Amino acid sequence: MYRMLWRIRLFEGQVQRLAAAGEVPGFPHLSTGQEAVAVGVCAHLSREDALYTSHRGHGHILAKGSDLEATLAEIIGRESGLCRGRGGSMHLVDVRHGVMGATGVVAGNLALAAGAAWAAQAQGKSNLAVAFFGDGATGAGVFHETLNLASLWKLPMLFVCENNGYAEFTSRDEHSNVNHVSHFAKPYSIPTKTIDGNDLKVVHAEAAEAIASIRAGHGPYLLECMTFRMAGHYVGDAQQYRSKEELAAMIEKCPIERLKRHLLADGVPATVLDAIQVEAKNEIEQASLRARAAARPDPATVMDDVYTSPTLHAISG
Ligand SMILES: Cc1ncc(C[n+]2csc(CCOP(=O)(O)OP(=O)(O)O)c2C)c(N)n1
Ligand SMILES: [Mg+2]
Repeated sequence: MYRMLWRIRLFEGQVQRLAAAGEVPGFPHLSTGQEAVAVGVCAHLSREDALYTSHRGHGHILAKGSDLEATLAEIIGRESGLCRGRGGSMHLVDVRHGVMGATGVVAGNLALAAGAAWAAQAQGKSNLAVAFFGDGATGAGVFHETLNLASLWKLPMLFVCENNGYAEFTSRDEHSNVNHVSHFAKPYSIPTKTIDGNDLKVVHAEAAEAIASIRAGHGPYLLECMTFRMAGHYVGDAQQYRSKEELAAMIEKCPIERLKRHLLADGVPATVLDAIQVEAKNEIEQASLRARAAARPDPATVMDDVYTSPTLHAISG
């Protein structure tokens, strides 16, 4: 898990550099600072559990097992990418690893995840669906509609809110009187906890409990993970809405440094931890070199996969 935290941190750093160099189409939204939520939750998921993420989904997808190079190749629009370079940062899909999709439609993933949870339930499977979303998504009607049906139908669904205190450039106290997202779960009798999302040990333990409850057939669960977005809303955001002091305080709460301190205290040698960091750096560098060298999609194939095709029949059949 320590290695995965570093992979995500360094992956996002590389996306930032490539975006600054004009190599990333669109606006990537980085998950820097929020890595412990992705890693602590996804550690409990199998390939058959369906993951639905948001516009800030790179970390969730990597933690679920998607290939570093194919994910980066997708973000920079290469044929070797997860979606043959057609989706980009906000439309990453990797069905082989149960990554059913990212979306730029805030809260749109919640209803889709409920559909996957309903399908698993109807088929008598023990799989669950997980939806990662931000605190801003709770302002959308579909969040409340999904809580209602998930509760009513006891769907095997984990709602994971990454409460980073901001929706774009607006702080939570400027757009809601409900200061904790977990409060929304209570009227629907959905079990819920507000936890420290920057402490991997806490996220891992609480996600284990939530997922065990869901797999035991007790219906949905909502985890509200309090966390911090160390980067801007998207690459290029000048962050004029928050102070240097606020940013400095966040860096103090870095989830990677936090786990490192725990591991050192548990007797893991610093040399082992340093080696993991270096290996992750090399992995990202190699993945980036290969992704950037890959071919771009042939413009003649632009209509591929737009309309129903034999491939789609193969997936649904
Ligand atoms: C339905 C919809 N409304 C508005 C937007 C514009 N938008 C993009 S990100 C965002 C804020 C999302 O905040 P939050 O859910 O807290 O996620 P975070 O960016 O903090 O991870 C908004 C309003 C959108 N993409 N989709
Ligand atoms: Mg937010």
